[in-house]
Amino acid sequence: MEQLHKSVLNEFALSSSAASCERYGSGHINQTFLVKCENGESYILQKINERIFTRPDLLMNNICAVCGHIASRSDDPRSHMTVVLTRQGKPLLENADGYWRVYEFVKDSICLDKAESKEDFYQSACGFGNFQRMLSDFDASVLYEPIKDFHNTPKRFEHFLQVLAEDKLGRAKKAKEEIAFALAQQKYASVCTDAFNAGKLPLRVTHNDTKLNNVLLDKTTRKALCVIDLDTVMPGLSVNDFGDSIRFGASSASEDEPDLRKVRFVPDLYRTYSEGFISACGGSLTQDELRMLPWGAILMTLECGVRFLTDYLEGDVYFRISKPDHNLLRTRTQFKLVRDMEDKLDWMTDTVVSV
Ligand code: ADP
Ligand code: GN1
Ligand code: MG
Repeated sequence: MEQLHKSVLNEFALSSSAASCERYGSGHINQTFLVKCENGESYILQKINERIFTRPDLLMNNICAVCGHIASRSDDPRSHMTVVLTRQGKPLLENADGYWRVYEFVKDSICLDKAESKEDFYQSACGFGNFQRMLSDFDASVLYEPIKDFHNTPKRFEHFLQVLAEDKLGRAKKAKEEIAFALAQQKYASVCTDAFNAGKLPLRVTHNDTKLNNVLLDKTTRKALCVIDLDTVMPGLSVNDFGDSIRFGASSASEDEPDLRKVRFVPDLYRTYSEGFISACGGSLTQDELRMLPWGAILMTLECGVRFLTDYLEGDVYFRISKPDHNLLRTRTQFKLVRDMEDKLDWMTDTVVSV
C-alpha cells in the first residue's frame, strides 16, 4: 500500500488497520480505492476531485444530510451509504494532497457497468425511484449547489459554442460531423428548462448522475440496495434523473463503444426502466412530469454528448480519458442514441403515460 494512502487511512476511524488499498471502480471524476482491513471489513476511500468540486466541506454536508435522511426512513443499513468520520469526528480529511473521504463498503453489494439482465436494469430503476421518493420530503433549501447549472442544457450549449469559437487545440476539424449535429439539435435544448420556467415541472431533490454504476444491488438477490455517488445531489428535475439512466442503460453498448453499428437505443430496456422508476416513485410524479420523461432522456443524452464534445475540444480537461479521442468516441455514441430516440419520441411518450 502506498505510504500516502496508509497515512490518510490512519486518520479515519476504521474498525481495524488497513491491509490493502487498490484503485477501484470506473467513475470518471473522483479517485476511488477499495480498502480491505485486517478484520475483513471493507471501505471505500475517495480523493475528491477539487477542480470540479470546489467546496468539498459543503459537499460533505450535503452527503451527510441526505444519507441521514434516508437512514431515518429505513431500518436497513444497506439502504444508504455510511460516511466514516475522521478520528477528529469530521466527514472529510484535508492534507497536502487534497481532500479525502471514506465510506463503509456496502456489504454484499455489486455495482454494474452494464446490466446483465433486464431485471438488473429494472432494479436500478427501483433504486433511483426509491431515492426520489425517500427525498420527496427533504428540505431542499439546506442543500448547497455543488455545480451550478449542472443540467442546464442551454447553458451547456453556450459553453460549447464558446469553446468551439476558440478551438484552441485545432480539434474542431476532426469533429465536423459531431459539431454539425450538435448545432442542429440546439433548437430543442431548452424544452425541459422552459417547462420548468413555465411552472410545469416542479423542483425536486434529485441525484443528477443516475448511471447504472451509481446504484448498488444485493449480490445474491440482485435487488436494489442503495444509490451512491451523491456528489451531485441538489435541487433539480425528476425527468433528468430518469433521462440520465436511460442515456446510459437503455443503450445496446457502452458509452465509449467505438463501433457505432453496435450502438442503439433499446426500447424494451426503456420500457423496463420506466416501469421500475415510475412505480418506485410511488405516485409522486405529476402528469406533466410523466409526459416529459422522454424529453429528459433525449436532453440528458444530447447534453452529455455536448459535454463530451466540449471536453474533447478543450483538451480533455474534465472527464478522465484512457485513450486518445476517448471523448470524441463518447460523443458519437451519445449522438447516435439521440437520433434513435428522436425517431421514437411518440412511442416513448405513449409508454410512460400507460405504465
Ligand atoms: P465517481 O464519482 O468517480 O463515479 P463513485 O462515488 O461512483 O465515483 O464511486 C466509484 C465506484 O466505487 C462505484 O461505481 C462503485 O463501484 C464503488 N463504490 C462507491 N461507493 C461505494 C460503497 N459505499 N460501497 C460499495 N461500493 C462503492
Ligand atoms: C460523470 O462521476 P461519474 O463517472 O458517475 C459525470 C456525469 C456524466 C458521466 C458520464 C460530476 O459521472 O455528469 O453524465 O460522467 N459526473 C460529473 O459518464 O460531472
Ligand atoms: Mg459514479
